[in-house]
Amino acid sequence: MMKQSHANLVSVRKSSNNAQRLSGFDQLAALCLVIGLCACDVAPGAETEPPALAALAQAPCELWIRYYVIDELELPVDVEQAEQLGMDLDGDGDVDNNAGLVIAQIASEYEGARAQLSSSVEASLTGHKVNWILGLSRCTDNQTHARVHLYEGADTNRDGVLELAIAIDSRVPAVGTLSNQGELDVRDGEGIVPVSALFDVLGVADTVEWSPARGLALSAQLAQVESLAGILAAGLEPEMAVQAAALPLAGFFSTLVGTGRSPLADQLDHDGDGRVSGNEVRTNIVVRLFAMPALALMAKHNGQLVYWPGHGTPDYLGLGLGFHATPVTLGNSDI
Ligand SMILES: [Ca+2]
Ligand SMILES: [Ca+2]
Ligand SMILES: [Ca+2]
Repeated sequence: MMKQSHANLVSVRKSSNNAQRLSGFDQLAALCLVIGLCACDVAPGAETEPPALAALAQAPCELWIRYYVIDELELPVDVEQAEQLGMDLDGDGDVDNNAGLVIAQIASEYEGARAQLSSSVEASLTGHKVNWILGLSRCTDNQTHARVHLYEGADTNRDGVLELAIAIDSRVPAVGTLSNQGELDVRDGEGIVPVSALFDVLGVADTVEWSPARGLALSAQLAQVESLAGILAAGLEPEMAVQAAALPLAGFFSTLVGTGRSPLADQLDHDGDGRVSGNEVRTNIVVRLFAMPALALMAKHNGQLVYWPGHGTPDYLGLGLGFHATPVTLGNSDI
């Protein structure tokens, strides 16, 4: 059902093949460095100005919007899939999916974790713990211009119908094209990602921690029945991503402390009390290593920090995953 990325599958084959020979969380450090360094190797662009955000320009057509709720997610479960489900968000030719790689490693390294995480994510979507809303704007005529907003939904007035949690125009949409064959390709938007749910192997987190994202890009197919499926990729601010993932990861690794199954879990339990706390996750050196920025999305221009992918020093973590979404009618809200 998920559409595999095509043009965005680019040249990390070599890194990936090397990575496949590695296994285990201890080797993940080396692996992340390989891919991270690829991502850090930003080719100097010929342009001397940041690209004007297309979303801020007037649309070339009259737009109408339709909302979709994401009802399936496909998380990477191995290195190859982390590459397939990722995109190159800063234009340096390398797929940016370090966060997906960490998810893949957890899913593949610990017995049962893959199935547990899959059912946990499914339950969070079907149980409406995670209400992840896409707004697809397209032209009322035959032009191919398209925009995608990405929001969290909530039933704020408790009438059983979802509303957007914040105003639709408060984030920059990803902008691009929707072909007459239903191929959607949009880039360079802002969005939000339910990071805690993507790391909640045990499915026990009470609340969902959302992290803001930049560089939002979608490569997807709009089906005849108007479902939308494909790949969603975005850059996460590393500290916020760690903050959001810390508690679910602490819960998971707590179950492994002292079992002899995970040296990392024993290392995470820094104070030796037999359980892993959120703070022990946040301050762990291995976690800090994986949270190192590997993707350059923001840079100074005329003294101001602006969205300028491929310039400046690495500041974000790439995430890519597969998704399926179906149309949803949103209620009115007061925002
Ligand atoms: Ca890249
Ligand atoms: Ca409502
Ligand atoms: Ca502890």
